[in-house]
Amino acid sequence: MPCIILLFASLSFSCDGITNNGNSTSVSLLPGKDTTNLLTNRITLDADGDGIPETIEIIMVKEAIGNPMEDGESAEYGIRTENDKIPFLTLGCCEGYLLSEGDLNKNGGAELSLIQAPLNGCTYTLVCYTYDGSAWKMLMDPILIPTACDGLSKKALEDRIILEGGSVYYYENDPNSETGELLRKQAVF
Ligand SMILES: [Ca+2]
Ligand SMILES: [Ca+2]
Repeated sequence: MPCIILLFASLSFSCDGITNNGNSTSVSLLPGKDTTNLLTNRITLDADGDGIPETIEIIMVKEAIGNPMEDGESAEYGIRTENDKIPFLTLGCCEGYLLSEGDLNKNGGAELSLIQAPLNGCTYTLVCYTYDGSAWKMLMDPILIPTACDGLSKKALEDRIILEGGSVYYYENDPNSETGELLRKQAVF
């Protein structure tokens, strides 16, 4: 049974990167000493490029009701930015982890990557957002990150999208590789 199903069953358990201590639930992509609770992940970046960094965090906007894998409803999350001019971004069901990517598209503001947990299973989704002056927009197609429920290091997540020599590259899992080889591709936007 995928670990994430147990997450919603209100049981006490420990399953690789996902734990539930009975009172609060935390999901971690970052096992061992590097463990970070996704719910408390908070970063600072200058999203609108005005020179003043914003604090950005994921918050829960609605608690789960019952078991979402049966007839319950999943929790809902969103990205809140300290700067009131930047609108709230609704995320849907699942927690995530935030990363600052720096200014990838040279619009003056730093881009924001969200690595979001799935409702079921262990394949996370990385979405890179850019703030265009009125709303968060996806900078490129989402990148699927299979984890086999083992968690990922912070460094591995930071290295998925890189700025090198003025160009942006990203790494996707090779669908033909059984050992998790990554394919390097140049991003165009
Ligand atoms: Ca700012
Ligand atoms: Ca930018």
